[in-house]
Amino acid sequence: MSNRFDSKEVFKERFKLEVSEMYGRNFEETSSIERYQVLGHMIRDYVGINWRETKNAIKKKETKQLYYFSMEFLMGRLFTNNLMNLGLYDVVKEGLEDLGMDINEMEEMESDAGLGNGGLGRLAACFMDSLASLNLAGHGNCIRYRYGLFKQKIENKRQVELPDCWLKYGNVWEVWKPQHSVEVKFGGSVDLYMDHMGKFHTNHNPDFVVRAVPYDEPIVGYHTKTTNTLRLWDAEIDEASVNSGQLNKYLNDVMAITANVYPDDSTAEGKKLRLKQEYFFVCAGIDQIIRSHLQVYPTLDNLPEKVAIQLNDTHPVLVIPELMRVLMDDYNYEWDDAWRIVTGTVAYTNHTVMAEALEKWPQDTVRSLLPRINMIIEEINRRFQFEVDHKGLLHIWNNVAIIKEGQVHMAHLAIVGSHSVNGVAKLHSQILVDDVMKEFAVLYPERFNNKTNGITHRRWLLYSNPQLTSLLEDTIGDSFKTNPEDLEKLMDYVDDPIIQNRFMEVKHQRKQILADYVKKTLDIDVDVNSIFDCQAKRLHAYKRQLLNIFCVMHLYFRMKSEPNFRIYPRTFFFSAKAAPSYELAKEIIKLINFVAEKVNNDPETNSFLKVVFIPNYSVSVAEILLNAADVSEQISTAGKEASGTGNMKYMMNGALTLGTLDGANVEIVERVGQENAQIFGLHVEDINELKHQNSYNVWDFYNSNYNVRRIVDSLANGTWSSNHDEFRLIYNDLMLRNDEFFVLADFDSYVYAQSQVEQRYRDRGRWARTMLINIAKSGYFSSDRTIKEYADEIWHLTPISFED
Ligand code: DL6
Repeated sequence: MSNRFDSKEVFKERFKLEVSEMYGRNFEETSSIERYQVLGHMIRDYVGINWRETKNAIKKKETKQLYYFSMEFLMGRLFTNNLMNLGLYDVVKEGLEDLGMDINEMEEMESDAGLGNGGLGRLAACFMDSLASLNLAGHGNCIRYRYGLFKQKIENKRQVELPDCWLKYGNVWEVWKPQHSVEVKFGGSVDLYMDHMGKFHTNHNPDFVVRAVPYDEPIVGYHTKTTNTLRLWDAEIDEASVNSGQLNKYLNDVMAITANVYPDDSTAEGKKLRLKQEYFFVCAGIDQIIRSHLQVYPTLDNLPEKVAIQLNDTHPVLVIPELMRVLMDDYNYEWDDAWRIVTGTVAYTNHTVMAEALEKWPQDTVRSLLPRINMIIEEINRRFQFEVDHKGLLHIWNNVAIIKEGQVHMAHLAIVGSHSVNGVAKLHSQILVDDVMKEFAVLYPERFNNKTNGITHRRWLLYSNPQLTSLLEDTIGDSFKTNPEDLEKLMDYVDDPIIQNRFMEVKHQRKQILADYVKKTLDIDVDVNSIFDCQAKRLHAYKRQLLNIFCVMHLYFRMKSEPNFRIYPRTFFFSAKAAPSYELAKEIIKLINFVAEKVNNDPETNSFLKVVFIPNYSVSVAEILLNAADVSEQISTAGKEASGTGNMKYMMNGALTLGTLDGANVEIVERVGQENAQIFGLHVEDINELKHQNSYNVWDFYNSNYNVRRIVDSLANGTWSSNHDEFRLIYNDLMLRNDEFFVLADFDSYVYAQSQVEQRYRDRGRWARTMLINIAKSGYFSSDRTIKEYADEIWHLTPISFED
């Protein structure tokens, strides 16, 4: 029987039949979750036909394929996305209506696949959508974590971490493929021996073996047959490897590998577990690539012509020594030939300049957990040192060594073993070349390039903001759906008062949706006529949520002490998770919530100023929050945010960027013009100078600026909490550690920028114009553009052809 249901009537009939056959009850007696399960499987089976045809077309035409290795894929929900990409949304919606059901209820049944933490993981998800939609063969490779990062609850104004059981009701999109499982070996010893021809061989006697079992999810392209694969690896026991008497320990060790994303790595055990996770999905992923390559070609010599591997940050860097191992140990390649294949296949993306996020592993751990990999890394390091010496650059060795002081520097390994190294925004890529990786840029200038990030306009505009989408269709036609740069056509309407008004109405509708959500989930009333000012992202000191809340405190103090000073009503929305062991970040969340409680309950000011902290920031929360924003807070210390992608989502939905010249903000401003963004603060050069001259002293700001002093003092004088030590970490970080992220240095400039935002907002026509210009110029930030650049310049992919 065909899996197709292209008309409402066929859909209804099949749906009712499948539900009652699956559960052995009348359709009317089944529950919503049961119906959701069946519906999800029906959609996945429908996709199966295109999935098969895509695989066949790739094989037949010998199409080059990309494998995107990433520890994170923040996919969010796929129900609406898949239906819309398939063009089936209306069929299913109307069919469900006829059966007395609401499609929104089905959407709500799905848990966000929270396989990640932040921007890096969401970028990977956007890339998956763009690859399939552009008919490019590009697959994801990751771990099937049983639990997401964590579910955040705010209790007593503090972050509480609860398990994120996203698989509680299973995952309707995945297909279990036990026949493709892979043995992954850890620990033990490696014997080297020479055969009668004088060739070296290795024999690994592991002390721990796990089976990696794949679960595949189809990635559905927009209105195309192309359906790629996100492969998620689960860890299962290897029966042959369980020693008697050690079953429990063995089971625990296996379970731990896929228990959750980013286990705490502050202890040696935690570090070992992370490294285990990294090798686990790398080893399994490489095995699968090699196997499927050899099904089509008789050799691995042509791997770089047929396969591209992109390393999403340093987490999957073990791809480099692992591929070397497989080529040499399993397929008898000589070092130089193997190295040519590896470096021709692998490319690396850097996503951060933060030193603590550039991974380093103790070599002892690498040696004991991955003895053969350790040997190969040592040899890569040895040969690299020889090359550096040969180039007469031994004086830089200390800055480029892969193994140094007992640590393996993963970013260094990534650069040495790849043919391309890219940053994720122009400024970031420049900082890599000028500063963070400058010695490597001298060694390998041709490897360094930039690929400014992007977001999928399908999820972040078409699906999450149907009101704006339909207005855009009315105004400029629908070519922007497949060619997002056509949003530029909106420039012809930015001065048209009728269009301006209609866009303001759409924004109002989106604000109402957010306000309803806040009322329902937090029981807080917000004024939809106030300015919606949003900062939603991971909580990190460099992102400076602190600067934002300091400004709120300042406005509150002024309104309390100056009866004539009143601001235009404004609601400050925050949403952010703090890593469980990041105490300072957790304290900032606490401060935001203490401030919120005070200002929201003060009748003298609360019609002007409200603060809302939306818990559990996730893709689904972002889909409601970002498109309701008037103001997009992108206020990181210049030079620290690699790119940001939230900034692009807000822009595409018409918010004004209030930001520093950091990450992709720079390119946003380049496109919309200074007059359609609100830029403030120190530039990278200013900060570098302050650092070089050692001339920043936070006490100068404290002593000379009354407003700053009032805020800092309030942290410890009982203003927000009767416990004077409640915000001690924040106080100490600022005042005793000299404010590493220049919060106080940028304070005045930020407060002024905020007052300018208010002035702009008061002029409704001008504000609408700015909003329209932001939307019109946002097409560049579609991930379709980014993926085309990767595909042309790094991966050299051509689209899949389905023709015979
Ligand atoms: O490239 C995606 C995303 C950028 O937009 C953010 O600016 C950047 O912070 C993020 N990087 C990471 C890496 N880890 N850390 N820290 O998440 O990547």
